Parts: sequence; structure tokens; C-alpha cells
Amino acid sequence: MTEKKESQPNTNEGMSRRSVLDVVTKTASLTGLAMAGGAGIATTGMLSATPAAAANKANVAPGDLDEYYGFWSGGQSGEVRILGLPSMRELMRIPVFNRCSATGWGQTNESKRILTENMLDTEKAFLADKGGLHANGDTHHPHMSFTDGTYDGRYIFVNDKANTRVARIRCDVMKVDKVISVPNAADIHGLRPQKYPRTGYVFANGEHRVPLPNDGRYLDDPSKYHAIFSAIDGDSMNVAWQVIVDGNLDNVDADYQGKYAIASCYNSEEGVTLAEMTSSEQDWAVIFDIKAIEAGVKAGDFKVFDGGVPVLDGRKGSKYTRYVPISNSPHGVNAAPDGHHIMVNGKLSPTVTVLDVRRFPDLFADKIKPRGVVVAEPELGLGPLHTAFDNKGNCYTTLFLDSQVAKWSIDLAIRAFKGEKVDPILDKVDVQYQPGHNHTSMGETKDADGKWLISLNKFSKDRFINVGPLKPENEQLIDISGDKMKIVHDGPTFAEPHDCIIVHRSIVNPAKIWDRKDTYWKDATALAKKDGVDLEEAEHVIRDGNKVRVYMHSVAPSFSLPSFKVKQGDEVTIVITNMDDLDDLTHGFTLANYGVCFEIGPQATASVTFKADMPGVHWFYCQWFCHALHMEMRGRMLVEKA
Ligand code: RUQ
Ligand code: CUA
Repeated sequence: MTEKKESQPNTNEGMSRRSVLDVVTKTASLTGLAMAGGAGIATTGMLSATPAAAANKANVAPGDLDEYYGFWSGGQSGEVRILGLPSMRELMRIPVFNRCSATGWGQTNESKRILTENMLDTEKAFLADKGGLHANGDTHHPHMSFTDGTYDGRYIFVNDKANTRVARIRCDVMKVDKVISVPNAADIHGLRPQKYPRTGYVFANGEHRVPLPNDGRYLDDPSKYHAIFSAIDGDSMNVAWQVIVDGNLDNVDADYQGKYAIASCYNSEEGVTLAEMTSSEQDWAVIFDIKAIEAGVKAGDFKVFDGGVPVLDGRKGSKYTRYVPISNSPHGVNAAPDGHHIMVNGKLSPTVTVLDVRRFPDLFADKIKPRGVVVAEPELGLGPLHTAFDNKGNCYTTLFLDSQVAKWSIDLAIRAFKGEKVDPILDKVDVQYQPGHNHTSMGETKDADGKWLISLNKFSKDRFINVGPLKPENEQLIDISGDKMKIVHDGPTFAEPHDCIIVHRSIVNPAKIWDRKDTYWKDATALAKKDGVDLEEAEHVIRDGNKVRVYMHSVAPSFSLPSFKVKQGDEVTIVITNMDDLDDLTHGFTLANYGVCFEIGPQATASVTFKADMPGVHWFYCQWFCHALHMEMRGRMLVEKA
């Protein structure tokens, strides 16, 4: 059933050190295996020393490096994860909207500032008696900043549907540097950056309709509810403007010209129950005219509600938007790398609707009807949710209900729409099971390379040994370099990566150690300056009333202070600077029984503030294994009884 052959040596530095073997598996037999259930295929999916695994093109040998970075949302876990592809090895987790026990995210003063500095007043009041921070987040859509239609390696933006936030991750250190709460909107779902000329805007959909303003004056009166489309300035992370639309907002994408954004709507009925939301046969895609909206903001054609943001009226009949009817409940919106075609995925309709952006100017000039921008509408199968692209004019659409991915040609779909007797579907592959998002390598950029496709499946069922009632998701890596799609790897993941992107590693160049000049710990720097302390040499305990500031630096395997003394009830701020400048030499600071724990990266400063309300001897220790004498890297906090 299989035959081995040498493939082209990869020119990538990390890949060239091994010879890559390829498995030629006939789609039919792969499908047959899949239908037979879990056991057989699950074992071939493991990267063990079995012949099948050794022959796997996705196998990256121990010590070899991956060719791509994958940025994965962590779903309800609130984080973002970094995977290596094609190995699918999980490389790192970046805490974003969650709290992190390892790194102290949500506990350090640095992270607390980021998590709270752009909160709304209503949110601050709500959280005042809850520790000042949200306890959860729900990330869906991680996307990198663009320059000129392709990834530029600066930032990852990601939404929090649960608490209506958007965060930005700095790709040089892979840490969040901004979190904003979006006013007026409810429950940010779809998120995509502007592709051209650069990001620029980050477009964010408030999915659920709420009263505007939502302060209790309107309640069970859905006629007062609105969905809000937001454009966030990716540089300042301020909300630049917002647009009120008819219906719900689901997903969004931007064109390759920097002129339009396109969002899907699955509840044109503006219902609040399932029956109401799905009653109409037609929903729509909303097209936003970015230049017209910017002119409207300039001309003062807006209202201001919460947050001082200009809110424009983009409901039907507005010059800022056009509504293109699409069959019941469209979901994913995906701009093809050809720069012209936008796919709106049918979900409850078996079709994907293809819009041509070159017709949008005529639509806004009312020279054509809204459906006049539709150039194809292939019927692909049941439950099309999202579409990804290769570099040959082909699309890969997930079929949720069919548990398949359909490969189809844009060109053939357009010809079929014109009446030619051609079938745009080129291939289908069974995936396990029920795919939502999918993504190709570099596929949301003009540099789509047609090598890998990820299918993010919502159910794993029998694909892995049973871990109890809560099962992992299953993310399958598919080789799309040939005519037929080939599944080469199953990857279990925890709750629930909705979406991911696959970025060539040449674009992402993270630092190995922190730069002492970084402003990430600017508050600690200012505090030390006020106290006359040099962070890099610090071994100071400074008392200021009942506030005590403890400054230390660390060099493996010791902290500069073996002990410090405070009084019960003092507010203690600990500031630690890791003076080690070696790659991978992270220290930690855990204060036992005080719930204090955080990461201090090489050359970084990190700080935490807490109340010393428990008298006695409390050991602090380094929780990151850093040295043969790591266990000895500890000291004592002595808390005098008040
Ligand atoms: S949506 S499964 Cu949250 Cu990205 Cu489509
Ligand atoms: Cu420092 Cu362990």
C-alpha cells in the first residue's frame, strides 16, 4: 500500500540536515483506514520509531528544527500557543487573557498593568471586588500584523470573545504588551488585521447584539440591540472608529487593497432565540468601505457613546456599507491570495459564495445589485465553515457535517457559475472529526505556499487513548503539495483552539534574551529610580511607611538577598532583575504559602506586590530549574508579628 521515495532535499537550514522520506498513500486506502476507526491510524500518527512514522514527511527528527511557526489560539483556556510545523510539537504557551501559574501572568505588576490599563470604567467598577482582573478569556482568532499583503513578524493580535477584549503579542519576546476592552460592542469574535498597505487597522466583530448604550435602560427590547464593527489602530491599540450594522456579526476578513472589510452575518432576523435566528433563508455579508468611513469620521458623521469612540451608522441604506444576500447563516470569511476573491462560507448552506472585490466600487456606486459582486457559488458538501488557500488557485474548505475537507478550484467554480459543465471539486479527504477552522502555510497572505493544511477538528472521539469524558480536540496536518490531500499527523489539543496561522520561520525572529533597555518593566525602573536603587546591582530593602520595597538581582544559583525582614501587614513589593545573560537561563521567584510565583527571563526585571499578612518564616525559591545548585537558590522572608 505504500512505497518509499527520496524527496527533494529541503533548502531550509533546519531541514537540510536530514533526508526526508515521503509516503505515497492512496487516498482511497487512507479513507478506508479512517472509516475503520481509531486504533489503526492512531498508532501511525505517533512519532515513534515505527517504519510508518519514520517515513512520515511530517516527522522532524530529534534536534531538527521546524520550518514553520504555528500560532494557535487556546480557546477557552484564554492563551495563545506556539507550535512548530510540520512536527506539531507544542513549543510555548503565551498567557493572554488567562492567569498563568508558571509565569505569574495576572500576578506580576507588569502583567497587571497591561491587563488593567485599558479597561472601561464600568468594567473596573464591576471587577473592583473581584481582585480587579477577569478570571477567564476565550481566544478564537490569532492573526499576525501585515505589511504589503504578507506577515511582517511584528505582532499577533487575538480576540477574547468572553470579555470583549483584544490583545496584542509582541513577537520579539512573545509576550502580550497590550490588552484593550472594546466599548459599545459585545463579545468580540471575528478578528482580522488590515493586509495592505499595513496593519494598520485590526478589524473586530462584536458578535452579539446588545442595547446601545447597554446600561440597563433598555432590556427585553431587541429592537434597541445592535452589533458593532470596530476598527482598532494596531499601533496605538486605540479603537479608531466603530460602525453599527444590521444583524449579527460573525467572521471578518480584509481585502488585499486596503479598501474594504467584509463580515459575515448569521442572524439577519435579529432574533434572540435559535428559532428566530435561523428562520430566514437569506442572511448576508456586510462590506465596509474603509475610505468612506474615514471620511465620515472626519466630517463628524457619528455619535459618541462609551469610550469616546466615533460610532457611525452603517445600517442598511448607509453609504458606509453594502449588504450582499447570502444563504442562511454564513460563517467564515476568507480573502484569497489572488487578491480578488473573498469566500463567504455557507455553514447551513452547502455552498461557498465567492465575491469579487473588483466589483465593489460599482456596488457602492449603485451601478450593480448587491448579488452582482458574486462570481461563483460552488456546492461543496454539508456545513462549509472556513476556507484556506494554496498558491495554485485552489481552495480547501472544511465541511463540518460531512467531516471532510473539500479541495476546489476558484477558476472552475467561476466557470461553473457562468454555466459551463465543469465540477470545481478536485478532491475530498475525511478528517476526524467535524472540522471548524483550517489553515494553510502562509495561506492568509499573498505568499501562500501550498505546502501544509491544518484541519482543526472539534471532536477526537476514538483517535486517542481515552482520557475520560472530556476529550482533546484533534488537529490534523495534511500534506497539500500534491494533487491529492494526505493526512500525515494527528495532534491532540486542549480546550479548544478555534483557529491558527502558519508562518514561515524566516519571518519570525524572537530575541534570545531580554534587552535591559526594554520598557516592559518601566514602572519598576521608575520605582527603583525614586528609591535610588540600581536594578542590576540591587540588594536593598527600603521602607516607606508600611510599604516595603525589596530589590534583588539574581545570578544562578543565588538571589542577591539571602533574607529580608518585614512586619505583618506591610505591603511588600519585590523587584528582581535576572542578571544572567545566557540563552534559556530563566529564573523564577516563588514565595511559599503566599501564592506568589513569577518568571524572570534572562536580563529581565519582574516585580510583584502583596500584603505580608502571615507572620513567620517563609522561604522563597527559584522555581525554574537553572543550575546544579537550583534547589539551593532560595532565601527567607521573615515576617515579624504585628
Ligand atoms: S469561528 S469554527 Cu470562532 Cu473562528 Cu469558525
Ligand atoms: Cu534560578 Cu532555579
